Amino acid sequence: MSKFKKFGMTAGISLTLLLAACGGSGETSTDNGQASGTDNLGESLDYTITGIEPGAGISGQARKTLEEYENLEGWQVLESSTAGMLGALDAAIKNEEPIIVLGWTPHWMFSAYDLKFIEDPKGTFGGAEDIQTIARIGLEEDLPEAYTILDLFHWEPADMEAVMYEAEDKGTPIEDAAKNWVDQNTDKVNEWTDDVEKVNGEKIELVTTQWDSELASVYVMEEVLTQHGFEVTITPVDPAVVFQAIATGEADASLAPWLPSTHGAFFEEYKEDIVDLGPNLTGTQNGFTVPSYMDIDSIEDLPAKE
Ligand code: PBE
Repeated sequence: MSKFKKFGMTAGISLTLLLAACGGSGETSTDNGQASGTDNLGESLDYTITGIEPGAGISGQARKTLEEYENLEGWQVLESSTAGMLGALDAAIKNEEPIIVLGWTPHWMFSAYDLKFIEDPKGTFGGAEDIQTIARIGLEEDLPEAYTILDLFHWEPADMEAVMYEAEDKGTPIEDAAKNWVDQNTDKVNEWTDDVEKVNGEKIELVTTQWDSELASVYVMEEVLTQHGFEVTITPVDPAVVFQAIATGEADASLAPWLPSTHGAFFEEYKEDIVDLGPNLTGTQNGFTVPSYMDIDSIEDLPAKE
């Protein structure tokens, strides 16, 4: 945690220096007749989007965005970590400085800060998506009880957010927040488990990505399956490895894929060797995200680099 804070501070300081450095030149170097407001925005951001881990699906979408929008030629995505990006966002907001991050929902960032997605007229971030459950071929025969529960598992963005917000607000470990959610939502849980017989210590391995949204769902599933008599192992990996592990049968199931766009390339690669159990949540979104005080509404309006 202290490491993340440090990163955020460093990012804040360098951005401040950058703004100071740009102060003079930004005023004098505009000879192309464009509105100086947006020119300054590009310069003050150093034509940089603050991103997350390079292996994230949203990072691939961001690279595609830079390719497809002509005005973004010369812009770059700074790939780092989710914690680093959130630290930079926090520092920028404290100083009311401009910043563009790779944001997504469900995530607590939208409740912690006043943020907006900027429009994506070319749709490179895929619009509204689902989170889907996938299983290895043969799981239905080998562990029919788990397969049925996984297949029936479906919840709302508000449910997932309840787990994430408790973890973020109160500092509850997300695993415990997930257990609390299961305790408080027996009606919903019963819909997934009611007609399924309990088992006696059968082993099941779930793979997940490490973002809070997917930790929330996988820990809820861990609790539900454990209460049903399973011995659950959870392995956190990169998105590409989620699909690979299910396709090769090294892992049994995952609740982590964002489809059809975010992880679409991985899904295409492995879909013949994966069983698709459909959405477990509907209504996610990814995109360039800015604090609401910023005067920019569309990716198309970002100024081209000179
Ligand atoms: N995310 C959150 C992930 C999936 C969940 C949008 C950062 C990704 O881009 O792979």
